[in-house]
Amino acid sequence: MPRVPLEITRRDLLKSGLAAGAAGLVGTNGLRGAPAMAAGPDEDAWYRQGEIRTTYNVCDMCPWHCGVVVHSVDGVVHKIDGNPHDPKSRGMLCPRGQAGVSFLYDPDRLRAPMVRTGERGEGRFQEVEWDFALDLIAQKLNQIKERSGQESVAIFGHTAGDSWWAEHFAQAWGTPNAAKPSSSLCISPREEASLLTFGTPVGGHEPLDWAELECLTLIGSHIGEDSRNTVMQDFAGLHGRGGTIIVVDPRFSSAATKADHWLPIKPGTDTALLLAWIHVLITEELYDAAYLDRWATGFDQLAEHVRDMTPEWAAEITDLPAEAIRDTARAMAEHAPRAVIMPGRHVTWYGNDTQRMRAVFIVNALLGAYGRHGGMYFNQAPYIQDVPHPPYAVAGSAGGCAAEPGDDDELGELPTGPTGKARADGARETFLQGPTAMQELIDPMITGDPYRIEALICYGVNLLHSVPDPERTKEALRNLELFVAIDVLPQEHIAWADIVLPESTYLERYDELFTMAHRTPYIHLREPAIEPLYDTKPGWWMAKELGERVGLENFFRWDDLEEYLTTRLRSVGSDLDDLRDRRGVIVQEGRPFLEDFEGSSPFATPSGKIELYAQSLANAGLDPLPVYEPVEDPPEGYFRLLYGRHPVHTFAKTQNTPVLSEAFSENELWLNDEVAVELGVADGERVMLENQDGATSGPIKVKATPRIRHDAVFMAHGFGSDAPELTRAHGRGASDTKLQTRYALDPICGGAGLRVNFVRITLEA
Ligand SMILES: Nc1nc2c(c(=O)[nH]1)N[C@H]1C(S)=C(S)[C@@H](COP(=O)(O)OP(=O)(O)OC[C@H]3O[C@@H](n4cnc5c(=O)[nH]c(N)nc54)[C@H](O)[C@@H]3O)O[C@H]1N2
Ligand SMILES: Nc1nc2c(c(=O)[nH]1)N[C@H]1C(S)=C(S)[C@@H](COP(=O)(O)OP(=O)(O)OC[C@H]3O[C@@H](n4cnc5c(=O)[nH]c(N)nc54)[C@H](O)[C@@H]3O)O[C@H]1N2
Ligand code: SF4
Ligand SMILES: [Mo]
Repeated sequence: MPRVPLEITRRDLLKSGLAAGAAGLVGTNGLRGAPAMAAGPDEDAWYRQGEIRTTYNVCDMCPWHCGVVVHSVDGVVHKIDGNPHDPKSRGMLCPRGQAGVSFLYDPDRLRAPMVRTGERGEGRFQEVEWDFALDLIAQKLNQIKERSGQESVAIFGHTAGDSWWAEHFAQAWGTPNAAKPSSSLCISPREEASLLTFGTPVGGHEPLDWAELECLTLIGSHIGEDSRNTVMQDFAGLHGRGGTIIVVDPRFSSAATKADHWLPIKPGTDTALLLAWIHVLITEELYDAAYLDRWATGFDQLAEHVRDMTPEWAAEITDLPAEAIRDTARAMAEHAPRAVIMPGRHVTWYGNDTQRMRAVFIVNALLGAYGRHGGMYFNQAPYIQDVPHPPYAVAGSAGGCAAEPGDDDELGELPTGPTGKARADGARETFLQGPTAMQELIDPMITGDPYRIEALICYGVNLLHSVPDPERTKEALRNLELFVAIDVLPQEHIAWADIVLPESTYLERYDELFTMAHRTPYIHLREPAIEPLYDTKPGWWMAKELGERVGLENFFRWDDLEEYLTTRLRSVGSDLDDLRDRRGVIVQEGRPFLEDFEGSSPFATPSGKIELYAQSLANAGLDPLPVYEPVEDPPEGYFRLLYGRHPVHTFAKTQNTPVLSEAFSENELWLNDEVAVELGVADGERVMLENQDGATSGPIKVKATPRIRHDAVFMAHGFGSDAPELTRAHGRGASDTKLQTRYALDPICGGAGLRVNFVRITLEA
């Protein structure tokens, strides 16, 4: 083959106007209409503009936290790839991960510290120096501490980096009122149910042994729309090798399109289905008797409990055929123990969610799946020591998606602060101790009951989009003495802050190490690819600077994060350079299966066994075995409001990201097509939504489809922003949160069930 200098040929062709002809030539080989293929190497490409700098990071575009490799040239980030050495990303990324570059260069970013000059909510600010902003916050915090005690300060945190605030700063300062939305608005029922049943929480990485799994059941987990990178890889793998897939969802979700069995359940009735499955597994003797004999307690009570909960009983409740219930239970048993109901992630649905999750775990136990190949493995947190510091003033209770086994979630007393006040998230004496319920800390800001929360530091939480009843939250914000918001974007709640601290994005900062509980426990590095843009700073720097101003200097006995990370890494025989040499990740060995425990029990429950019957629930006066509780039906003319993820967006944080906004700029209202005809609403028409309490949101475009039941509507969460400063996200679509004026409180874990709201459709004015 002659060596053709392709780029010159291409340029010459362009100059001579023959480029189209050249493309046509390529087209005769089957590439017609693909002129880009004929373009050849691009002389101006970023990777030819200078030395490529490679840094290691953890994607922060969603809480899945894939390990990434970031490529930059001359202080400009150009490309992000999955880190092939990271057990989580395995060298791949989802579209949101790729869009990190666009997130970094979003022109609407917060650029400098600001102090409020207008009324709360008006969004009028003056830019100030960092010292001024931090001195002001410190002065206010000290005043509040003196007058009302440390407990009067609440700290909310999410996004990676939240440990500096919702954990380290909060515990050093002495407030038990630290919370993450990823607990009581996401995983807390699952974690509490897992603790009660198996003695360990599920943790940040759901421990399915995907490689050997044969039968997967999804209960309202919509993989594909929930686009967590490795979960999609694993799901595709299972589907590709012909695994059995059962999807229970009132909507024909992306996962349902790949399923062998789709059960379009009546929303809110899953516990009845699960109890009927348990009935079938027990009465047809399809359970793993030897496994249960060795590892479980409470089987007889369970068998007695479900005796009358036949598929026929559940069919009435769930709107599913009894035969389908029987068939799916048998399908699971046929593959046991290589059959699992996926624990799921966002599981705060109807308020009785811990009991539903207990029923999920009981089915998994009957199948003998926990600790078995092809079932669920035991996660282990990696070994690494903390940087030494004085004892904390309070125990941690913020919890979150990244909860690690044995971390914060022990059962026991609610934590108290230095002045003796217990956590303010409600009168929860009868509850088991779960992580703090964020939504329950809003009322004490308004009512002063059990005591007034006077200040709020909000780090990386989208306060008016993540917590239900945003009007109540606004009232709470009006009542605060001090509201500090630490964010990267001018989200809706920023307009309500007294002081705004702009953070550098994950691509511009060092951060705490990521210590992931996993089959192969691992540690991952986050280091900056470029210097911080504008006058932004990393969250750790803010925590340290503020800590030093409020007398917590002993908790920050290091100069910078390089020193901090090196100190931590020494405990595993590593340091920063070594970690870079290892491509950003240290992988350790775990003990994933029962045989790795050499006969000792891996189940850290009081009995040392899987507790099918939960004695600790009975002791607290709660149902020791899962009970189905009916949920309220939608009133005449209303639909149950369901919501979920969209594959190219994360919550309410990426709608303004330029490339993601281009891909999908507004959400749609899934409405059953027959119902749409009855209502006289056309596909694509924009409508307004009004909920049972008169709250409205929209306009939103109707997607008339047979893929959803008649009694519910569905939308992707995170749209309908009212922040004019978000130039691409503002006013696009509808907000599920604004239509969630009520929630059902889970009496066991404090979770907020959000699917108890109803909407009616009105035509756009
Ligand atoms: N109505 C409704 N509510 C929900 C949900 C729902 O589906 N519907 N989902 C629930 C679930 S599952 C979860 S996990 C939570 C998620 O709750 P959130 O984490 O609050 O959701 P996001 O909208 O992603 O908000 C992240 C915030 O962090 C900011 N941010 C992004 N990067 C950085 C950074 O590097 N530093 C700082 N300081 N800030 C940053 C964003 O601008 C945004 O304000 O919401 C829960 N609440
Ligand atoms: N693209 C993208 N992916 C994400 C995220 C993101 O923001 N964007 N966020 C991540 C996070 S933190 C979380 S928690 C997960 C959340 O993702 P998932 O854990 O999958 O949870 P949901 O969003 O609750 O799932 C919604 C599904 O539940 C169905 N559903 C509604 N009501 C019922 C019911 O009563 N019964 C049953 N069986 N099904 C019902 C809905 O139709 C919908 O298909 O996604 C993660 N992945
Ligand atoms: S799943 Fe996607 S957005 Fe989430 S961490 Fe991984 S690459 Fe980033
Ligand atoms: Mo979540």
